[in-house]
Amino acid sequence: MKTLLIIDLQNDFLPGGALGVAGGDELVPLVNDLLPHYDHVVATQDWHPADHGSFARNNPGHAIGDTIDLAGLPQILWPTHCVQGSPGAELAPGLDATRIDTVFRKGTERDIDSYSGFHDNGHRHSTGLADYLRNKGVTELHICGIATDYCVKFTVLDALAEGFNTTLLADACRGVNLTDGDVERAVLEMSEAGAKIKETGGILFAK
Ligand code: VGL
Ligand code: ZN
Repeated sequence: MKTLLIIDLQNDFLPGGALGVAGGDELVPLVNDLLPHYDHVVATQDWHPADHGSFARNNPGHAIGDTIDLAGLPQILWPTHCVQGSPGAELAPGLDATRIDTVFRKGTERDIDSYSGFHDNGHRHSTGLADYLRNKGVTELHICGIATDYCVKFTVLDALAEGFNTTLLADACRGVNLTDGDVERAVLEMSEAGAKIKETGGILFAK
């Protein structure tokens, strides 16, 4: 069972969005081309309440990019993004959503963020994704989406910790790069943790 896991391919993470990531829009046609190559496709959606603690707006005296303590965990402050039910939270238009079997939502609790599709940042609650994948008999997990240096990275690390055979589809990801080199460092960290790093050409053009 080969599964594609698409991370946070949502309007607010596309160029022009609230937390726009350069080149995020380029992933839509690429991911559409990948879809038929998998038995099973799962997506995640960043899905915050309007009063979420990761939004700079909800932390008076702090600015975007500051790191605060949010209920005991360090938290980078972001622009308001992916508010539940808002257009920015919708999956990218043009993504062939008919091929997505299930969507897991994360970041729904006000006082804790969730970069990973599996657990919140404190590993306090699971989203149910790991059990879902195990029940489906998933053996091989390929991960793509946004952002390489945040949600993709933490999802890949959790997938490995959950024991999945995990591949990062490197050219099917885009990163925030708050600091120059963040994306490269994230890829290295995933690789050192045991993820295979592949390019999509090997999947699209496999014989
Ligand atoms: C993400 C920052 C805040 C992501 C989500 O999808 O990588 N990054 N929320
Ligand atoms: Zn978020």
